[in-house]
Amino acid sequence: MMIPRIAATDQERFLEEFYHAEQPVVLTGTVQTVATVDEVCEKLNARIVEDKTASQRLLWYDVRRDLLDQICSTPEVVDDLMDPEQAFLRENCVRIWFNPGGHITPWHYDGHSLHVFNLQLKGLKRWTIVAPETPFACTPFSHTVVTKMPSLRGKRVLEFDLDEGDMLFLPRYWYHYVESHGEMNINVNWVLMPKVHAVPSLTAVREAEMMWLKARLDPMLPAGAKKTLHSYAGVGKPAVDKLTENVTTAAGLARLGKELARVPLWSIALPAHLMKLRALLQTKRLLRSLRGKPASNATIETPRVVNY
Ligand SMILES: O=C(O)CCC(=O)C(=O)O
Ligand SMILES: [Fe+2]
Repeated sequence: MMIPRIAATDQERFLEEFYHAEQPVVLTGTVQTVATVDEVCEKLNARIVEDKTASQRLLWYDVRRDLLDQICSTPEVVDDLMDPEQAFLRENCVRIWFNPGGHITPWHYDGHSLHVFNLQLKGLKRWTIVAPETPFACTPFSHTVVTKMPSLRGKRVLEFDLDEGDMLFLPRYWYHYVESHGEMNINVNWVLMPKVHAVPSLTAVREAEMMWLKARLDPMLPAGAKKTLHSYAGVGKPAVDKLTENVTTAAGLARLGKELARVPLWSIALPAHLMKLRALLQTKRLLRSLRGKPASNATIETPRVVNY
């Protein structure tokens, strides 16, 4: 199915038909940078390296909004929504992705109940997304889809390209798989968790029940899960309380059973996890080679074959 595309200036329509309804859309004509890929890479990298608060996540950097100053301004529609009255916000609410052509971000949905505004700054990416009401099986307590190339039969699917200047609104809990095309890709995300309950879906229910359970098991949680709980959507407890306020004890406990029942899926999840690992190692190599250098001096590996 085609994804709707509307002008970023059509804010009223965006809010009514897409943002509040939690439906994806591509906003066109958001930000134009006349700079070349090299120039943008060089500037962003220099700033990331200098900024002590920037942190490298698995596949991207988390940075503060002002790191983008003079490179690309926050689109007005995003700026209005990044309001602490309306949304839970993290300090480093911008994610920056650098990916060479051939890179694949495997099937997953984003944690922390995040809405993502994804601006393609340079290059082109091909997205496939699936609605949270037609979910994929994920490995227990995770957001990673069990199989590498799951069947799309019976799913509500949208496939589309994001070109320079296009901004995707990807609502929370939508599954996505993303291929990078061309020499080098740079995309920027603004992320937030709205302070209202999600549009009902099986994935939204799963996330709320999983977090309800994790909140109750807090003292016993492994370090990684504890960290996610305490920093959920950038604020921890208030966000988890909001997310889980309608979860009943019976549903929360039943979730434990449902996730444990998925444990055998680990036996078929290896290729998907290897794919994730491969993307991760490739990104690490690229980021290392970019660190503090202009992109033109960096050794960007551009694997042509897209088979992990
Ligand atoms: O750009 C990509 O390759 C992946 C993006 C993504 O997973 C996200 O924005 O949540
Ligand atoms: Fe994602």
